[in-house]
Amino acid sequence: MTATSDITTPTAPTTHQGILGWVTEIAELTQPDSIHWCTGSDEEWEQLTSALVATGTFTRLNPEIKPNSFHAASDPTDVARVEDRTYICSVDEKDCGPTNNWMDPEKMKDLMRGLYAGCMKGRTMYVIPFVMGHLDAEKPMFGIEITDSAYVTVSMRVMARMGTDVLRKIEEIGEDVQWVPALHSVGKPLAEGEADVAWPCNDTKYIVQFPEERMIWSFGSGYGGNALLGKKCYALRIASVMARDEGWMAEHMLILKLTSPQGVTKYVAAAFPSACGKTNLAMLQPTIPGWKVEAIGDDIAWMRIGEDGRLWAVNPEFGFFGVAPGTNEHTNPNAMATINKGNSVFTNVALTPDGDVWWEGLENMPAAATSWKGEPWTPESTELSSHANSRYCTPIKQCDMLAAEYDDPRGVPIDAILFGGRRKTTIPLVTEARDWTHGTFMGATLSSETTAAAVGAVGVVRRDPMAMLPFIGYNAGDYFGHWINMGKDNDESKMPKIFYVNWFRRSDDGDFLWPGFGENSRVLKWVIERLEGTAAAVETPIGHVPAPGSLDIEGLDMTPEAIAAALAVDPEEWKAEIPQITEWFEKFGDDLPAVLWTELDTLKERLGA
Ligand code: GTP
Ligand code: SPV
Ligand code: MN
Repeated sequence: MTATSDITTPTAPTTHQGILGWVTEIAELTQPDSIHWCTGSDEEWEQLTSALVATGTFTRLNPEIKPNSFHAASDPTDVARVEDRTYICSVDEKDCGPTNNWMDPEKMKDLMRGLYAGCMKGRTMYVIPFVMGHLDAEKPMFGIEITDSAYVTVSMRVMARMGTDVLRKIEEIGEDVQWVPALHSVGKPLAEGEADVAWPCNDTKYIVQFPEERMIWSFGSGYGGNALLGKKCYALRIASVMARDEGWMAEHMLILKLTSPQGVTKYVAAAFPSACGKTNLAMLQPTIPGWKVEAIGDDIAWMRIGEDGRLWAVNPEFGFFGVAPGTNEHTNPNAMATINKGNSVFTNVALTPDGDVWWEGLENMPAAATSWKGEPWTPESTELSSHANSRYCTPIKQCDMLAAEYDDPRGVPIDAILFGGRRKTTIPLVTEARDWTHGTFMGATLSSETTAAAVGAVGVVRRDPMAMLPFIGYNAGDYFGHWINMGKDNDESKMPKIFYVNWFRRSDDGDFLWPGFGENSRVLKWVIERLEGTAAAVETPIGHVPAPGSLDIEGLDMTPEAIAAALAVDPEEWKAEIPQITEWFEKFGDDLPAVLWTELDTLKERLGA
């Protein structure tokens, strides 16, 4: 093997000493066979995807159906985020708070250096210069991901702006520019002559954030949120810490633009936990006449106070990494149109005999297919064809209903924030908060059933504050304080109004009470009319809900009883929430902002609990 000093400096396409130094240090530690500095070019994509086909990681899809697109199947143990292996290694344990795993940063580094030592033997090390958000943002948010996975490299090219332009911009700004070092390895070195497997990974996994150093170390997994480090690790965990320090917000939110039949435009951000409907709402096809939705983002929003005192949001990502099952022409025609243009990677879905992909919920069920596990599958099979957390990875620019504002580095001024979760009971279809602090209380107590997006039990109700439980890079008590302060330190009248929605309430028979998807436009309409002061609401102990007749239900195939059940506020159900919320708040001790206890007292009083 070439000496590491030879394989970095002479061939490296940069003079940036900070980056060169780090790449050299990591190459010496991990011992790759070669180093590839990513340009982001089409030729590079061709070369990497062809190599992935050759090694069996990718299957090229039928170009007449999905041009330039690929199927990948992961190791069956590497299918989702691993929350119990995810750490916030703050210097002081208290700073990670009661909701994160912690280890002393130096101890963690020692441990992981042991894992990283020689871990890229037999592999290529890819160096990916990337930027989250716009390259021409006032302060571009740079990162360098080092990975030994070509799958990760091509996925990063879809999900983030990356390549030579980014590296040039970093060099132009100079050595002082801030960039986040993000190290990733699948953790499977190859011995001399050893054949690779289609999906290398390691049973030992660590997804580690060092918040003070703004640094990420990930080991053992190739799955999206564990391995595409610009996404959850940087744009949420590390960015949430930057945002706290600098007075802005990094949130697990979609961003959409809504235009009424009168041509009035509003911008809505919405925080729903993983696999709880952000992508679907961001690309909504309204069922009510004359209304139009355009997408801006489907997963992450960075929000700053603008010169006008309003809260402006950008989507830092460049692609969609969406849940495949359930996506179809009815639930999300815009996602279907986007992925059908090609240039996409599909992971852990089924492969059909004509070289297309299929998943549960998609139209045109094939008579036979190969399941995500590589086994023969038919409609009679007892196992699912696709993993419940199978995903499509597709360029955002292919989305025809992407709002033009996506390309504006200033972003869009947010008019309303929605919180939402997956709850069978209790939470009504829509509730409006009384004010910012009450809205923060709604977010801080948000609860949802767990989904397949993270390894572990599915369907268990847990508190998932602001849909950020797995993504807050510091003490969640301080995070609530930061939310409160964003309202207090700024002109609250200019801040977005906050709402709480639940598309997932069920009848006693277990059926969804609300049809959801395109019909959610009715709820958006009510939200907009509340902002404009034209829709009526009734005050309840938990906030304002639609007054009878104020929700547009024209043409909706639902009985008045079903609508009433979806909107109902049942004091008994809410009283049962009180001890759970109390227990949740007690976790944070003195770190919980006192006003949240006051909000809970107010709720109890209003409920007569
Ligand atoms: P992440 O990418 O994991 O952060 O998730 P997301 O919030 O973008 O989730 P997504 O929109 O992909 O939602 C996935 C699941 O929610 C699928 O099973 C959808 O069918 C379901 N879903 C989305 N919207 C609705 C809705 O309005 N009603 C119902 N019943 N299900 C919905
Ligand atoms: C989520 O789990 O919230 C996702 C998918 O958006 S991943 O990027 O893999 O975390
Ligand atoms: Mn997400």
